[in-house]
Amino acid sequence: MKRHTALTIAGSDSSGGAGIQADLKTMLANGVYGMSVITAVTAQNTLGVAGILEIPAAFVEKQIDAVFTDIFPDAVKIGMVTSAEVIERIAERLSFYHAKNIVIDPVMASGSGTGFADAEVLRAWKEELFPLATLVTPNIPECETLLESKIETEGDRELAAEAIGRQFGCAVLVKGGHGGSGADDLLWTGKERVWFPGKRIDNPNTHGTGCTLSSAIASCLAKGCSVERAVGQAKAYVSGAIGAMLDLGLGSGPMDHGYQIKEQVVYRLT
Ligand code: PXL
Repeated sequence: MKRHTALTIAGSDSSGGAGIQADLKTMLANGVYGMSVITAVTAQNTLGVAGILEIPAAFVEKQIDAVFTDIFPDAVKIGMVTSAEVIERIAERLSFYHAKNIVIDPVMASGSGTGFADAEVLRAWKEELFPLATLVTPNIPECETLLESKIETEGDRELAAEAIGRQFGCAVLVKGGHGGSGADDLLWTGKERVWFPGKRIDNPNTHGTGCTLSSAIASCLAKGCSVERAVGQAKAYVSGAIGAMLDLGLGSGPMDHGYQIKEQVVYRLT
């Protein structure tokens, strides 16, 4: 049977809740075969990032070549990339292979605040990778960095989504949920705005939500959904994963990526 496939190009999170690990779990849970190209290895847990080891650009390229020359991905999600050189290499390879359904989550800081993006990295995101995107999924602080302006009201968010979309010729999902902005997300499809009302769930364990959302969207695109439908389905998946109330670790813990398969999985010795 034909199985749809998706690739994540992102960093590894040793605590398993964000990055590559979240992406692969999400792809499995959303019915696609997941593959990974690792851009960096982080030593981190639910309390913070203790270290980052970048993978050299030439080896990121080798991983991309290995994937594309064998199992062509139906969608690609890009997350944490911490150097302009690696961003440029990824962009060159994805153009070369005519990769499709590219979802970019421009990770510029970890959930716990560690910054990953200097001016040169920001330039590379904007000039090299965004023009290839089907969809970019910035949160509000990332939109502010991208546009160099403050976003305070709903109107500001609408203008920001459209401005980014028109600048790069892609759809844009501006994610709420930061700084008391509410959990509503706004999609600019390239033609119109669609608000996705978010369910605020009273659970402090939200490590990796951005990674999970963008890879759930990529999974739905891989299966042939429109961007709008993919965002709706991905948001429902993330709400379910947060709402399952997993509680691990000393800080902001991961969500339950496997919440839908609980019935089939044996968690205890019987
Ligand atoms: O959620 C952003 C993110 C992405 N990728 C990796 C991360 C984090 C946040 O901690 O560690 C590898």
